[in-house]
Amino acid sequence: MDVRAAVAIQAGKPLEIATVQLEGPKAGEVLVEIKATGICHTDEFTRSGADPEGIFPAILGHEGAGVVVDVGPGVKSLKKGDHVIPLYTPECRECDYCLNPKTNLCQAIRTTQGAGLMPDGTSRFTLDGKPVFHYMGTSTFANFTVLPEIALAKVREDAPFDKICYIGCGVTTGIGAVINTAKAEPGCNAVVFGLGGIGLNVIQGLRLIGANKIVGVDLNDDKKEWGEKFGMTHFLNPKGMEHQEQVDALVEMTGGGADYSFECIGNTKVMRVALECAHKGWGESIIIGVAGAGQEISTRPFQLVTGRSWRGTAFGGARGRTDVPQIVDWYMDGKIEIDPMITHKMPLEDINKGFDLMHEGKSIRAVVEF
Ligand code: NAD
Ligand code: AHE
Ligand code: ZN
Repeated sequence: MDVRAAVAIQAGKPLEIATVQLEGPKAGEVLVEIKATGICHTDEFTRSGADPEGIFPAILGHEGAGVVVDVGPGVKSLKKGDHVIPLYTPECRECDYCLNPKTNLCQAIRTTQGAGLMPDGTSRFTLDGKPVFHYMGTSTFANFTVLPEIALAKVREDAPFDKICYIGCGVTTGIGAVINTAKAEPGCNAVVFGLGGIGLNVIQGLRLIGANKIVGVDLNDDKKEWGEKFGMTHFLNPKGMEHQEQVDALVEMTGGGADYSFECIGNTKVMRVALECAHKGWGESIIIGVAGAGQEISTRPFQLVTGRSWRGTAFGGARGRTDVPQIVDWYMDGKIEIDPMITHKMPLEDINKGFDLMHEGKSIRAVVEF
């Protein structure tokens, strides 16, 4: 079938709107009509060419919501008409990773997913007869896409697509980092670096669990008001501050160091500040931001010897088919907020404006509605 898609033809170039051909679902696959998709900084990371796994041409997008249109042979858990959220971290419930309670990183289809292909090693998308790669197994910048059954969470039908698409990445990543990865306790003191689409959700996760001090750090002063809307108690703009000045200021602001710090930018220098502002003896620093090809983190090993830990999280440690429907319920029950963070909506034709707004620091989440 013909589908409308924003295609990343080449690294560093704007996306091109094109009519692309999509093959129907094969065994174990599902055809989904995407109703809405958010634009996450990770899409920009790959579009820009910073992603070592980036392949082109590809249909990016991993923060979607939609409706099942057709299922391939053998699909049991989904049927036509079901409302779904695509999962870039699938949940097969059978692999060694899914069977280990310490991780959410299902590896059932990781190799082909990383290569931009469906599990049988081929792509369902073509443009002018040539294959176009899938992205993160989801490719939500198209009005129809094909996904493996294990990469779809079935969600309730009364939830609005233009809001719950954000649960496909940003909301779950931020809140999950607090609840699943840090397992942060009520009364803890935390520092959140980068108050964008992810960082604000870390902040609302910290508010949800009853954190004490929630310190936000961003170079953009406009983010102070944004952080405060979701529970931030203190703000630091580190512009012009040396590394140690930032660490000292944050240790002071948290009364001795953060019990938990979260890096939500993808900047390896900031990751070091985040680690070193964690409390001596027990502070944990969690990396969420994705850093470009070739970049590395560093610190004095003494920082770890003296009890700080460096950790990381993907998709907030969430097991998507199990946890995502529950997060949709939290939203529908008013336990978490999403609406104010969707700052811009646009048709697919204007998707590049969504990337511009992100660069200009004007959007929290821009959502494309089909
Ligand atoms: P965003 O662009 O919405 O937000 C980034 C924020 O960081 C902005 O407010 C910006 O002003 C601020 N910032 C930039 N440089 C800074 C600096 N040096 N010091 C302080 N603040 C600075 O991005 P996002 O969508 O929130 O994504 C954030 C990061 O998280 C990206 O690297 C993204 O790829 C990554 N991410 C990771 C996961 C995961 O599962 N680990 C999931 C989603 C996103
Ligand atoms: N491909 C990059 C890494 C990108 C990355 O870390 N992706 C996160 C999700 S970001 C969502 O916005 C993730 O889930 N990683 C785990 C995985 O298995 O991909 C690189 O550096 O090669
Ligand atoms: Zn994302």
